[in-house]
Amino acid sequence: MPMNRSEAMRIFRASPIYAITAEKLSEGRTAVETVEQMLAGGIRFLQYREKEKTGREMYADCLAIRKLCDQYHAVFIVDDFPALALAVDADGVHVGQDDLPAAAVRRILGTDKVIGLSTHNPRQLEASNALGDTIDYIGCGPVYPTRTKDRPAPVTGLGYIRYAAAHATHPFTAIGGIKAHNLADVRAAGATTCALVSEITKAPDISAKVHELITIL
Ligand code: 3NM
Repeated sequence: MPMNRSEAMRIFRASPIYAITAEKLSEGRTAVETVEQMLAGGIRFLQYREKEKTGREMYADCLAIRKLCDQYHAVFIVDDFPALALAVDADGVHVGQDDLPAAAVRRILGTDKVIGLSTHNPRQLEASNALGDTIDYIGCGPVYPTRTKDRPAPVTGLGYIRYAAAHATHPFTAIGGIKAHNLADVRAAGATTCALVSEITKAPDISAKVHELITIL
């Protein structure tokens, strides 16, 4: 069962860590296995991001992840594919600057799903503010260099997180190169939610890593 949009965003605001899958950076574990361990470690807001899989593979993964998220009352966001999100009853979709425009995604999803939008600079943040309740949260980054994403935008540094804390009208998550060792700095710059990929997916013990990250915050 999906949860409603306001409940999903309540959980976003209560989540210090937003976990994102990357099967190819998961040391041989499947995306579904990593999600299981993320949830066991305490993650309650997560994103399925597997751009290189086939539609059929993503659909099977997402059906399994929907069930797992139900068990933990966790929010399940699908990266980039609104049709997939609807087909598996995900709680929302995350889009980037080159994906379908947020307003188009909102038309597809209707009013009761979460939409997240990546932003990489103040101009994009101001444009996201103008979207009002078309979207629910924004991503801000890459704060630090990252090798997880193909063709990442220029590194923003913590300055962009301070800018977001002062100017964003939506809740935001910091993203990009965030690790246990710099998490406290990102938090101090004003990010109450931080999104991490490889620091979590590559960890030998994912649930222990999640626990460590949550404890830092
Ligand atoms: N989006 P890691 S950076 C998926 O800047 C993603 O919007 C980014 O991976 C953005 O935690 C990024 O392994 C990859 O650095 C983050």
